Amino acid sequence: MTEATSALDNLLHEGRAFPPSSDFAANAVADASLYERAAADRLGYWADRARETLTWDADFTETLDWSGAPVAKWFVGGKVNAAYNALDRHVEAGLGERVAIYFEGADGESRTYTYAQLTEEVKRAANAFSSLGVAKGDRVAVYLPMIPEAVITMLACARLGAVHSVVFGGFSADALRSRIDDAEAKLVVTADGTWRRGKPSSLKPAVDQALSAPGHTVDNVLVVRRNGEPVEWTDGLDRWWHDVVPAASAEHTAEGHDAEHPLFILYTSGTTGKPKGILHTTGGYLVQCAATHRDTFDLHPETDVYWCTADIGWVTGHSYVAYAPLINGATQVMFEGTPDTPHQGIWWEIVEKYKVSLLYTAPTAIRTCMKWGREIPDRYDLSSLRVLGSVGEPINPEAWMWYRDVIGSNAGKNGEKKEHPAPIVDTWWQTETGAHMITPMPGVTATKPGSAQVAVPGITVDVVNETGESVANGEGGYLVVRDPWPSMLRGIWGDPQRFKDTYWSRFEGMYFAGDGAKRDEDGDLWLLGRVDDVMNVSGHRLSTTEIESALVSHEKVAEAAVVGASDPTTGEAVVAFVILRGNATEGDDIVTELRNHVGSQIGPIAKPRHILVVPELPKTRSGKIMRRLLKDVAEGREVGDATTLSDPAVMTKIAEDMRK
Ligand code: 6R9
Repeated sequence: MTEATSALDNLLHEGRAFPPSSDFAANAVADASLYERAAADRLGYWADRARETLTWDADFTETLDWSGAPVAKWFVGGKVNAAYNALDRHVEAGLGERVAIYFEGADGESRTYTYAQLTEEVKRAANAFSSLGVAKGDRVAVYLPMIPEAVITMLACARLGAVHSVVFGGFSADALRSRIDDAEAKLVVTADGTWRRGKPSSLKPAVDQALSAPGHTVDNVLVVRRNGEPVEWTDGLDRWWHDVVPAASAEHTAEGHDAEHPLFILYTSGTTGKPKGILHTTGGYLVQCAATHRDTFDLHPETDVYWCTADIGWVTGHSYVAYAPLINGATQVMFEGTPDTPHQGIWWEIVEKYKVSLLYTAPTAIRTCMKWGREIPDRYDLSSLRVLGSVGEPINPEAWMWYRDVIGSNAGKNGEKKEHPAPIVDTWWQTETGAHMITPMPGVTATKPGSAQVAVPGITVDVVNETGESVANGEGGYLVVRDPWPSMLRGIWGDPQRFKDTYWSRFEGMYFAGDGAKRDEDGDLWLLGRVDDVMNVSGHRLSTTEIESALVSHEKVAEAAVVGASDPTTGEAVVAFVILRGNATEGDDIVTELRNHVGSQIGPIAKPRHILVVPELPKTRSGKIMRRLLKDVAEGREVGDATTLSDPAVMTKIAEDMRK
């Protein structure tokens, strides 16, 4: 924790705090009474929020059953349908004409779905999936670009009680297959492809390749026609979405599922090679997603236009694109493309076009925009923005201040400034936590650049030392959650032991998040990044071990060590050190070959930025690779204490090679 602590010392010289304007506070949907209510009666508070946010087909009889700890049961006995809550009930309430999704395609296409239209699409998709043999409890793999059909598919699954497993489109065929196998998916929903930086980019071939080896569980592949590129076709397996879904009936009655019925599995990197299938269930997950979406973004669904830039392949795209905004009856923007295409102002053009008022994005995107220069956003009218969210990794104070000064203060394209810039909410949470856990509340908290600050009402987080005792203000340690929370994971798919070992064995009776944190003198929380072998590259979790296994699976590699080196734009970047097998030769070719190999094993996001071929790796006498020293080298620092190495000369050689 020493590096992180010194970075934090700099942060803590950061004395600025920005209270909400009196106007904002007066009109905010959430005020300080929520904290008081939750502190007085935590379970009663969640029971109230559950009844406020969702329409239940059967009310629950018990708020929390923790007798099977660490597997929680929330809202026991309750029955609820996620899709009904996201769609039908808004139409029944007369809001059918409200826009649910403004879609901006990567090809320049714009499409609008009202709540009535989206409801109809989801009903058809649910009927279509049933006709393909999908029943309650079955798993459906989703490998789609950021298009409305992705949300439609997720909600159609939820409607039926089928469990979706979305696999990010940037993952490879191998990664897709291992996830299909692990969840034993019956149906795969995919597309021919999409566009990346203006050029067609395909998805279907990866599905073909994933299913080319026998022994899989898939009966049908449903393919959305998106970019029109030619695709291979397997009769009896592949079906076009446009043949099957529009032909299905638009009548479908949603059944209430048990509050603890599985909603989805989402794979995330852990500290070992195999990704973990994080399991979420229905009631508690939806309650915390919806409540935090309303409170954290000060959502006024009648007037706000919300835009979360996360891809559906990550948890942020699940909780804060597919579920919470629709449960809350909000209007949201969905964008298929990347921020640099067709030009570097496209995001701001979209904000101006739809008068986006609530924007939720990641620090890496903010830093990229900083690099491109403020002249670009300054050309647009961003005055509609009221709340700015950040997620995925710690946001450094420079990026936070830029977000506030350039994006949050923009009062029009003529360089006018707002008197009260939009508040920034830095939201800490994880795939495992399902929804926000630590974040300022924009109408209540005086925000501090770089800090996620306070636990959400009804959530009890703490920072503890090695032995599990709470640290004092001004000190750092490990972030834990002390009490079960509604949207907590209910396990790792098919691996209950790993669930216990990973999260519940480090500290007795507490959830161990894997992040370091510090509490400042005011008691506010500052997140310091992972304390385990998980890297955070552009807000995406990658496992050092997983990339090491991918490298070692290459025939020319004998051994590999991977570290995350700090990077000004992506947060961390993957740097690999490899030892080649005796008969392999060095050179640029091998580096390219290995990068591509990692790309095909895991996906392009996991490709190392640097691969250094080394004669040996630094190891302790007990044979543990000392990644700390490799990190020093990768970040261009003087190499730290190497006295425990079995051969200290190794580091001198590696450091020399790196400088070449
Ligand atoms: C939502 C999401 C979770 C890990 C988490 C932490 C890092 C996320 C953060 C943050 C500091 C924030 N993280 N938000 N660190 N400040 N506001 O990103 O989920 O992909 O599972 O990643 O991301 O290290 O443990 P996920």
